[in-house]
Amino acid sequence: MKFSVVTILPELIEPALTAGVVGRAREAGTITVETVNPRDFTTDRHRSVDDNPYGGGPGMVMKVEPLLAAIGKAAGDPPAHRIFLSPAGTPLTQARVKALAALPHLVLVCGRYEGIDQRVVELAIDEELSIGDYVLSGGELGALVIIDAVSRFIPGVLGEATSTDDESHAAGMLEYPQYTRPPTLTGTKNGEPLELTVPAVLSSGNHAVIAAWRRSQSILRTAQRRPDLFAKATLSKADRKGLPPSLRERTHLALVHHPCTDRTGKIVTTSLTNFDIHDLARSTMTYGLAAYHIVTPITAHREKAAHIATLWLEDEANREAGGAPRKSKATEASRANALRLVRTADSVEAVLAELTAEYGTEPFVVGTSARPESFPSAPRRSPSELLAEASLDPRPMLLLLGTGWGLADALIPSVSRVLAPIEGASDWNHLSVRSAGAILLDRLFGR
Ligand code: 4HQ
Repeated sequence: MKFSVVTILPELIEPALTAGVVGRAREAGTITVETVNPRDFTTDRHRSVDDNPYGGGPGMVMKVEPLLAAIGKAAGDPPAHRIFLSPAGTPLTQARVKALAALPHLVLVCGRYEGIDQRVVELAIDEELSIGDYVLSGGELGALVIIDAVSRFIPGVLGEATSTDDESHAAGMLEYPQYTRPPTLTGTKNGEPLELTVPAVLSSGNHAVIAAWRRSQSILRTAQRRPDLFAKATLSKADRKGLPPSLRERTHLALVHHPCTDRTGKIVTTSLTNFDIHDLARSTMTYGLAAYHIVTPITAHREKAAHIATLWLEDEANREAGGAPRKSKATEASRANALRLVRTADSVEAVLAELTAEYGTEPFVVGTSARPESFPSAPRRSPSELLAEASLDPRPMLLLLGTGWGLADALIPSVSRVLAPIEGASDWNHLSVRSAGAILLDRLFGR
């Protein structure tokens, strides 16, 4: 593999590639690195490599002709793959690194100053890559990053036993923690004495158990630290066994009619509406949640909710059974399932008790509110933060939706997290509870 680095500062490139696995690979001839300096292609007396930007403004732009000549010399004919390092490029990923390693020759073009003329990009660059969302003083450190990461895929650069296998297995996951001697490490951090021991499993000598522990550490770390990677990861059956069951299947939605506030802040019991029963039940089904709880202290309203739910669910069940005659086996089963979906309770506490009995552990209670100041003692979470946190928590999750002007938060001490309010695009923020509920479910569980 050959790398050609186009740079006006070759002294930044050379010394950085003399040590470690890359240094050894260069000595062995497994990879070669050359630098091509635009200054060597200047024709003026001052050998200038910069020029003023059209349109004015601060700073300079790289002079076009020497840069083009240097890229042409570095790339050869037909030209090798030409990469420009830029914060405006496509973010570099390990998948792209691996694909680049299959090419025989890479040209890495490094800008200095404010950058390069856009027409040079259009004329002489095949791909723009960024190594991250921060600004460097030139592309050279980016070029070094690419050389290092790509070289590791070139046969003979890494020792045989190293990575590849392990890494393909762990693709898209963060690495598990490593330990070496001594078995116990003592010290102080921020004035606190600490005694840290190596996890016992690593000294068990049982390779299968160690591999399983490492895999579960990778998965837990990824879920906690990089929910973005975790969302893309494909987990095996064995992987899933080590994790709590899927969150949506143990998520319960509750529509709370008491304690709520009215427009004046007074605590009230709100009225049940047909729309709320139907629409949130359908959302609950659509997103595959465990159940939908209609919470009201008014007995007549609970009876009405149960009645409407029964009629609607019968209707749904018949529809699902393709209009088959009522009371068929399929209809009965489907109806029983659906009935478990819509439940009624006279208070939030009653729902807590019901779920505690059902799961053998108290639920993790999440409040929702359109007002930023509600539930002041409970930490706020975005949907993705809540998802990362709750997915690893084996408890059932209870999502509380308020009616009227919202939940009377002071009366619901069991709430341990609050979902940040849904912000519309205007200052007028009065979503119906059905719409807010559906949006939240989609942000949490939609795909
Ligand atoms: N620069 N990823 C500005 C970068 C950069 C990055 C390179 C600074 C280009 C003109 N390159 N020059 N981030 O910050 O690749």
